[in-house]
Amino acid sequence: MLIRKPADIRPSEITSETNYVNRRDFIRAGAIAGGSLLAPAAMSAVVPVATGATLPDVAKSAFSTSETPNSFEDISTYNNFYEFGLGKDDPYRNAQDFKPRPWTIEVEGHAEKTGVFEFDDFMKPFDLEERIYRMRCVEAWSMVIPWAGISLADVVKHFQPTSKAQYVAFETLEDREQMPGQRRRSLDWPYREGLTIAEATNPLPILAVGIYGNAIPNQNGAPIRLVVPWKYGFKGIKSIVKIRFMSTRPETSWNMAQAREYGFYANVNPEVAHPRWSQARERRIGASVFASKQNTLMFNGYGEHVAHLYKNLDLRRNF
Ligand SMILES: Nc1nc2c(c(=O)[nH]1)N[C@H]1C(S)=C(S)[C@@H](COP(=O)(O)O)O[C@H]1N2
Ligand SMILES: [Mo]
Repeated sequence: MLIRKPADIRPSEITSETNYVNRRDFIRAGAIAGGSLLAPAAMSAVVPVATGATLPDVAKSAFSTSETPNSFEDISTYNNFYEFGLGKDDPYRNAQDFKPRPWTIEVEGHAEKTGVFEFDDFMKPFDLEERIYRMRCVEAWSMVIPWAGISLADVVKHFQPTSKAQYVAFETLEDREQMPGQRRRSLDWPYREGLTIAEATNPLPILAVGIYGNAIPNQNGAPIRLVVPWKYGFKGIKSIVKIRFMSTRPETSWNMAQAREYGFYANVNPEVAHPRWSQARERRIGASVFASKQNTLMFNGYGEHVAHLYKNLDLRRNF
């Protein structure tokens, strides 16, 4: 994974709130002119079509952190989404025309229910919740993000995995027309990720469809992406089109690219350094440039909910 020092961040990545509001109004105006912003009456019962449109009925969650969330600007302009480029503001700049509808999700493998589902049909059985989670990127920066999403455990149970299902694998859309980054082999496309079935049925992971109560921006993984708050950010695969129940451990993109540096588990662990940098501390995006880095917490601070999953595992070998 590429990493840029703060000195390499271009001034264009740091935008004043005033500029940002104007830019957002501009984007909204464009959406209306293009006819893609639906009137409230025409919205789907679950998730509205237009990026940025308000989500209905998002319940609060006891799993949310009380830490102050990052600004919408930070969350939506400082991204990793290599399908849209390698720079932190490339996803924001290059994903604006991406079409998160129509969208289908294919569920396959060792489960009683499988098939290809239209996005709205896929969402219908599940309740939307707000989950304000810390996110710790393996590059040693972090944010706090107020997601809206559905419980991955609920989704997994809904499709009734059989006893052969030991892992759940996910794939991002592969579309070189819409995703210019896929014309280069920066990763072996499509982006792939996976969890053990025990991880996937833990109450913390969600499939996120919103941020700050509005439909998730394209650059954050529209229309639906994984969030696993105790793992490094790269496990949080974006723009998911495939969910597969598997008996064997799936191949995962960063592990395939650099197995020595990025493991399958990728649990946040301040004691296990990346081969090229320490993981003991992290830079909170949006903090004052004078602020010192903060200590990284074991399992990103979610140990009480997940440490039991790894009690028989050597976390240095299974990093
Ligand atoms: N498909 C896909 N998913 C992805 C990535 C990517 O490049 N492609 N980057 C990952 C990494 S490294 C991180 S840190 C998070 C960033 O999520 P955010 O941009 O919403 O903060 O997305 C993850 N999911
Ligand atoms: Mo990351």
